[in-house]
Amino acid sequence: MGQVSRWWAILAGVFSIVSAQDVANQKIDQLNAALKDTAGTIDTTDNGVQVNTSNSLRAGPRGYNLLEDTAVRKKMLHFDRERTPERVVHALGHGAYGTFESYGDFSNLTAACWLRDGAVSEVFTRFSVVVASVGGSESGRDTHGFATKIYSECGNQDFVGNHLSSFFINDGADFPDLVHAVKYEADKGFPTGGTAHRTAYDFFDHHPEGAFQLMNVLSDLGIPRDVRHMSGNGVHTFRFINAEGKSTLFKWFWLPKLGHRSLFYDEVTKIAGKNNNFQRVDLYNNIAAGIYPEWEFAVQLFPDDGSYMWRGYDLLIPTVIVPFDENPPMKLGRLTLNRNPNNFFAEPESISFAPSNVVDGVSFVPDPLLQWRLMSYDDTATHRHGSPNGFTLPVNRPIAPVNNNYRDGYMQPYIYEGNSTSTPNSIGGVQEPGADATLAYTAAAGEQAGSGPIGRYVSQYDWFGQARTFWNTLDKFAEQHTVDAYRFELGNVGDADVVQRYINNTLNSIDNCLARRVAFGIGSTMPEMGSGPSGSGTIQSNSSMPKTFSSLYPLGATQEPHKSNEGLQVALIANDTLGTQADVQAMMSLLSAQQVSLTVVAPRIGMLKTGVTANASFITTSDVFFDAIFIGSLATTNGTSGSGLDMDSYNFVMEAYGHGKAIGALGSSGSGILSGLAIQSKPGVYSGDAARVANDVLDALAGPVRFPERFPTDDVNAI
Ligand code: HDE
Repeated sequence: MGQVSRWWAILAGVFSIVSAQDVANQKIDQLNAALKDTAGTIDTTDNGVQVNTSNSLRAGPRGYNLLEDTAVRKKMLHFDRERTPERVVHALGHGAYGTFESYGDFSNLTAACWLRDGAVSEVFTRFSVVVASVGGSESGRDTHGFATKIYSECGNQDFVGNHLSSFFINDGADFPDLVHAVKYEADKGFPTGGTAHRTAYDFFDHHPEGAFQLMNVLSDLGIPRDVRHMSGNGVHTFRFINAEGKSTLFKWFWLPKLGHRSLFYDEVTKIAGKNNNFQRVDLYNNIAAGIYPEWEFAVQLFPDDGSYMWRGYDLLIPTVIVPFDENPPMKLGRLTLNRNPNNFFAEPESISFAPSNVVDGVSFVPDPLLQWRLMSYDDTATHRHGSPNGFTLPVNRPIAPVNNNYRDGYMQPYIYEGNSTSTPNSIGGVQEPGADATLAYTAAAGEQAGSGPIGRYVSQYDWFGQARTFWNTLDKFAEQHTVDAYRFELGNVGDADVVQRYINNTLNSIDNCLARRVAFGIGSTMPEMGSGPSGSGTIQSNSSMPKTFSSLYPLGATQEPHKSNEGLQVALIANDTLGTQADVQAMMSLLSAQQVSLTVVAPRIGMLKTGVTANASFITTSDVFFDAIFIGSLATTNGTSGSGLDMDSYNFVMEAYGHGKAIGALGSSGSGILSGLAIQSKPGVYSGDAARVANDVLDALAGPVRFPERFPTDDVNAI
């Protein structure tokens, strides 16, 4: 390339980046125009008159309130209507703004403008949990929602997915039943914080298609540490269409740059009691600290030959996943969340997503779960906002022009001008688009709407096969956690028949050893091998089977080596004799280089006698919030023997140890303290020079998993 043309190429590149950035900024400008700063203003009524509404109008200092106090009446009336109905599912959620950048030009695949070369679009992502209501715990065991709205130049593109790759059912007609069965039991009103038991397991027994998804939820994948370490999955197959009308089928994923991290169930229950907003606090604080989480947008592609099958996988059945190692996903772009919302109600609460919000170049397939989703989301948004005009709210409004004749209704904010209210028209109103205007909502060339006689069909598949493969990829400890989760859930059903049916019909069809282990722990009858409905399909799990962690995405995710420690939190235990400024200094540069934050935890907050400042106390925090624990070195060698730890510090360290976390005891006193705790020389426990111990702990944090040798496991031969 000549010198001049190289310069042109560089300039063209610079200008295209600037204009792509301008597109993203359009949404920011639109949102900024809606911001309202009331700092320092004087309180007024809604009709703009200054009134003191802090003290109500009364007939004398000991007299009745006056009906004439319309100002306070209006204040109360507004307050009484301050909430919109919570979402019927995914009620508990939070989110943030960010950007989506295309990795290149994908016009060969799709006409979608957000996948053009250099395209940068503003986005909002809302994370949620399905079952818990507003006020529940975000860390509960559940399927987590991962919904993203891309405010692209050519319209809003919504990706409304979950953190797991499969689902519980295949037909939208079953969704109301599923939700009724998993939410609190209708007669009792509990449990409100998580999935119900008797009704849910009765439903699951009738829906074997959900066996794989349920096992995912009951494994450690069902309790992600936070949203930064969680993926998003589209579950269904979708359709890309390029400008020539060529259709390519795809399944989409958001893959977290940080890899996956899970909690353990004991931590989950404690976190729920101590900070039910652990996940939103983690996201909010990291974004506020400039540690922006990233995900790559990846797609599995399938040729559209009209069969909706790919190597034996049925692409119209959403509970069936296609393993990553058979169809490795192609990375198309990057999502970065970098801006916290200004107002929780106006943004994460008021945003409404819909899988039907697609742009030119993205479309659907005849998957009966997806097809019902195409109507349900707009319907529920209309109910929640009280009007179909909810799309005009700042967080929902596209940056692409919106012009139509859908008029009036509650809270119509626009004053439409002109006489025409119909399309087509010849009197100066909204005109019809040309025939080639959109490739959204189109099917494959030549596709028929119907493929057989009208009827109510049931999908057929080997529903237990995927669950069995998943079970066989779990290592000994992940397997034990999953068995314990089945025991916890089924052990709370309180109806022996429902429990036994689920064990016999589903678990025994997946794996006899799994079924027997679960049954053994909850006093149910242990089924015989091969007695499940899938007969000879049942197998005895074999501990010598190869553990193919990569075989089914996102299986083995809890075993995955972590890519980074960004945004993790560690605690240093200190008191008036334990923990020195030298400890803190030695660790700080290493921790901050990896963007790991340090909290000094002591019996009281503030300056300790050692000169170290404690930012948290055993009352204000808990070991379950930290990824690793350090014990400070003894500031004085006053002959302390044993662990030298008071009861609070001891509990803090030993509970974290029980949860498999790395423990580092600093300085020359470290090994003595650890031997007092009887955990010296155990894997994942370090002592000695502060910088070296900090390095060891950071390495352990980035390692494949916590230290599982510390957990008890079943003696399988005795079952
Ligand atoms: Fe949803 N789902 N869903 N869902 N879903 C809703 O829409 C529905 C399904 C998902 O942060 C609701 O605005 C039906 C699969 C997420 O605001 C509602 C069916 C997947 C969110 C609804 C499904 C999802 C929702 C409730 C079966 C993963 C939260 C409030 C046919 C691919 C979005 C709302 C947010 C929310 C209906 C199944 C993901 C009622 C009928 C499969 C992430 O419209």
